[in-house]
Amino acid sequence: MTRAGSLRPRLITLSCAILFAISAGGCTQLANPSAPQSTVFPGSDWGRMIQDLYGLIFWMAVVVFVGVEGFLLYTVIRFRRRREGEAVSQTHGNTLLEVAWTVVPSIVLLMIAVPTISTIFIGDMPPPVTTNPVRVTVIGHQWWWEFRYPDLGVVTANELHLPAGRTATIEVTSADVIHSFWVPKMGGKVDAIPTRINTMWFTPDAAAVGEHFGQCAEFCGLQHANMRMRLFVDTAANFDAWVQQQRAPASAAAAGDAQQGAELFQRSACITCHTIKGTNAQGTIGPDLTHVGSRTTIAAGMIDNTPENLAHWIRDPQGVKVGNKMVLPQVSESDARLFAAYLQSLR
Ligand code: HEC
Ligand SMILES: [Cu+2]
Repeated sequence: MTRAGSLRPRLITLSCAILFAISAGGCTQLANPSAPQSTVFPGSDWGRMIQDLYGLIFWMAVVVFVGVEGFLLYTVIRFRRRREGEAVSQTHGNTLLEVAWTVVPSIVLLMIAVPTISTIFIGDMPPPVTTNPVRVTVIGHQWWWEFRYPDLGVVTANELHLPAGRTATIEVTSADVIHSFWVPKMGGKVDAIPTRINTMWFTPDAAAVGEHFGQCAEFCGLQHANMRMRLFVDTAANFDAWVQQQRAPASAAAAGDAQQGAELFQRSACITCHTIKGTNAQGTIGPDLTHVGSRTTIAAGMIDNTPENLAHWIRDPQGVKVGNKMVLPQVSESDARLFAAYLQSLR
């Protein structure tokens, strides 16, 4: 045997071990209830319906796997050639067997199809609890999310707030290309298609109060991977407080840097793309900045919302997020600091 010949099986074993370790590493996230994008610990009624279906199909698959593999192993062992040169009987055709392996899978498929189709229909119907839903319009943009609450007069970006225990009815659309709205803890993905409105609903659990991650789930261009979002499930009282704060026009800038930044903002290109309610800034190309200071992150969840990061973003948006649609003449370092001071004051 050559050296290369003895190396190959070891290489294969090693590759398999590495692959297994990587996949198992994924499981630690999957099995971790606090993993931010886990799909198997749902935090809403709709998420639970999908999870129940997944559980049912998983266990049925386990039964099929064990049955088929068990039968195969039994056959291989029971009918193996025991001695060199022993004649092994050959069989051609077995009507009973062939009917069985056609009928049994049909029954299995039927058992999967009935709950699957009924869950799809439930998802498509109006929500079961329609009292006082929170209506949200989700608009995908390359590469950020706009959230509008038509009944509440709130417009925000990248950070969605919903009250626990109240059904949210969500209308998903897009301003440009096809995106997909996905908050794994709340349920399945819904495509955001220009000129079309796709609907979904879910009721966040009381136990889901807190922060959850979501992201675009349909490849939409260069910065698709950085088209992220946060869902904050609030208690009823915190949600109402948040709504009151977001409805208000932008807080008047106090003295100092924030006020200078406000004046600078009104004279800059910023107002052609951004809205700040109660000011001349009425652009709609970029996120509404009326209360940008109250968000935890900027640039669709890419970086934390700190004065330093804001100033860095304003000076070099293309360096932070290559290809994004915020294109503007170079801003000086001192101006960027003033802009950041102003935007941070917009709470
Ligand atoms: C050509 C349009 C355009 C101009 C001009 C523009 N922006 Fe933007 N801005 C955008 C877009 C689009 C985004 C979203 C980028 C992304 O996340 O992909 C954005 C994002 C931002 C964000 C992050 C908001 C968030 O919630 O994620 C801030 C802050 C911001 N811009 C400030 C400014 C300031 C300050 C100016 C002026 C100096 C300015 N922008 C000029 C289009 C523009
Ligand atoms: Cu995308």
